[in-house]
Amino acid sequence: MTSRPGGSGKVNIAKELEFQDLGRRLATETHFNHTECVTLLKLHARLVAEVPLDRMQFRGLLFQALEISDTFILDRIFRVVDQDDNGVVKGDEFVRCLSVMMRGNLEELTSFCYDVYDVNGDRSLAREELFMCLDGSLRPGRGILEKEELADGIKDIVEMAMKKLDVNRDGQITYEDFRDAIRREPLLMQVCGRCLPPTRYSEAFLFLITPDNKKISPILHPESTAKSKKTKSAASHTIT
Ligand SMILES: [Ca+2]
Ligand SMILES: [Ca+2]
Repeated sequence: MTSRPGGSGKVNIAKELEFQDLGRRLATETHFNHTECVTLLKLHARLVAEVPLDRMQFRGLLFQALEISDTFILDRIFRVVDQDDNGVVKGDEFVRCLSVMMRGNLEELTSFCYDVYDVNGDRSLAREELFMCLDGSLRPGRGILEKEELADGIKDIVEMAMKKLDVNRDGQITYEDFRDAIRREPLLMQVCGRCLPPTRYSEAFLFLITPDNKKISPILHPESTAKSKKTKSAASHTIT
């Protein structure tokens, strides 16, 4: 069937070319290959066909598909992902965000979490910012039942984080402090609230979008890290 000039066929071809072009560019800038980028761009197009992917829609998407539940953290993630600050997550922003969340290297993941926690964007984390990020992450009913106990719990974590991360003790955590601490202890990455999807959600999402199912970032996969350490240690025992 040939497409009539100005008809929907022509529009679809133009749209397809746009996906292919943008997909090619994003494949050079992200951890997804060209096919995966195009699949994600088409998924994004389906998502925004009815309503734009604005703050509320994006929050709902991350909550439902990737189990990130704290509304403050979700708002912060939106601010970080909406790079051109136009109030919606465009296709390229969508692909870049998922690339970091699911396949990011240590530097990308560190930078992402830092930007989420840096509420006022001054490239420094103060106690108040850590408190704000943690406030919604800890809720009564998870072993800490009373409000006062909860506030004390948050204060304790903030102090622990400051102790671990504020290397020169000036009350501020610079990006370099944060990065160096995470290189030593990667588990500190989400110390002030979970802003990355749990492993099983990332795996399920990738399984749906790519037949390649090319693993999530090994940094986010404690099981595989543990397994490879075990294998290495078993191998070293065999050699010695
Ligand atoms: Ca945007
Ligand atoms: Ca700050």
